Amino acid sequence: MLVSRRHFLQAGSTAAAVGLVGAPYVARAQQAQFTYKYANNLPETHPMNIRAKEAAAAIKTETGGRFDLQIFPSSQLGSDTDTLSQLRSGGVEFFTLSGLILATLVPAASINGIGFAFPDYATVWKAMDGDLGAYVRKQIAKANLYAMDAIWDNGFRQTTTSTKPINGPDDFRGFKIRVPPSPLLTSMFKALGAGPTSINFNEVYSSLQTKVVEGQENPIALVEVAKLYEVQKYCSLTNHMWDGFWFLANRRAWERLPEDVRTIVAKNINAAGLKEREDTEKLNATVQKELTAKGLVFNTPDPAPFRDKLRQTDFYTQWKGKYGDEAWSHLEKYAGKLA
Ligand code: X2X
Repeated sequence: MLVSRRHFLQAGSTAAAVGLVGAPYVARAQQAQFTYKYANNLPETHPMNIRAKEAAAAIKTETGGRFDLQIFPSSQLGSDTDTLSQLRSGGVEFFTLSGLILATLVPAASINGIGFAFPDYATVWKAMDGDLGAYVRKQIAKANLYAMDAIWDNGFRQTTTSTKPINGPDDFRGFKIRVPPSPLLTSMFKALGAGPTSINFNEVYSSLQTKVVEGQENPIALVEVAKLYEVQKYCSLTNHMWDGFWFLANRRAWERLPEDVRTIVAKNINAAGLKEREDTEKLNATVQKELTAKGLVFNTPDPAPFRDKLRQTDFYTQWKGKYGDEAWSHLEKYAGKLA
């Protein structure tokens, strides 16, 4: 709005200078019919923002300039918690949010994050593009949000620390770890004996730097692009869960779009999501080398003792109860028997 007004005023004053105040310039200052904000919590350099930018350009072209997707990376419009509220009220039209956090509104959305459920990416995509993802999308719709078909990749979450490597569950005892504002993650790290603190991603770097917490857990692509290696020393490849981002729309804003525009937007966003998956999976598989060169010390603990520790608690049975039998059966269809 501001931008187009400024353009208009500039055009107007140029026109005034040459004595041509009026109509032709109004037509030239024409703006998109729909200008929608898309917020996310990741740096501009992450594949999410690179692929979203390409999608925005394609959408502009294919709609003949009618639809303008404005991207706000790095939590520029607020923390994840704030942005979820803005998405619900319509202040923001689009938001990519991890299911782990979306679960504060849609409890089923964190189910893919159940500890040690998925062995690899192939199983993840089968589940999330299959019955498990379809089930979660249905629950999201009930909360008056629209979720695009394709979930975007964050990756398998790993543990970084400033104090010591994590070799087994005992190293988590009393460990001060940052987790996203997510009931599932808090529960899981408590079950592992750690002391989790919920902090939004936009405050993670400073909380590590000031040692409010000793560590955090995220896919290593993010340890690289968010420069967490600057404030962490060890990276333990705990692979404790897979995490992805639902590309969410405010329902009223989505349904307000003419059908032809909606089709173009959905097609390009879903295609960008599939490319983002490829990029991010590759980055997670290759970035260890760069992080090692930057001084991060890696180790790969055996996952079995962590899983056993969770099994000794009521972690799996408690969450099975919370999600319900239907949801849990969709998860086990892909992940195998968990509880
Ligand atoms: O907050 C995080 O750790 C992040 C970036 O992985 C999520 O969005 C869940």
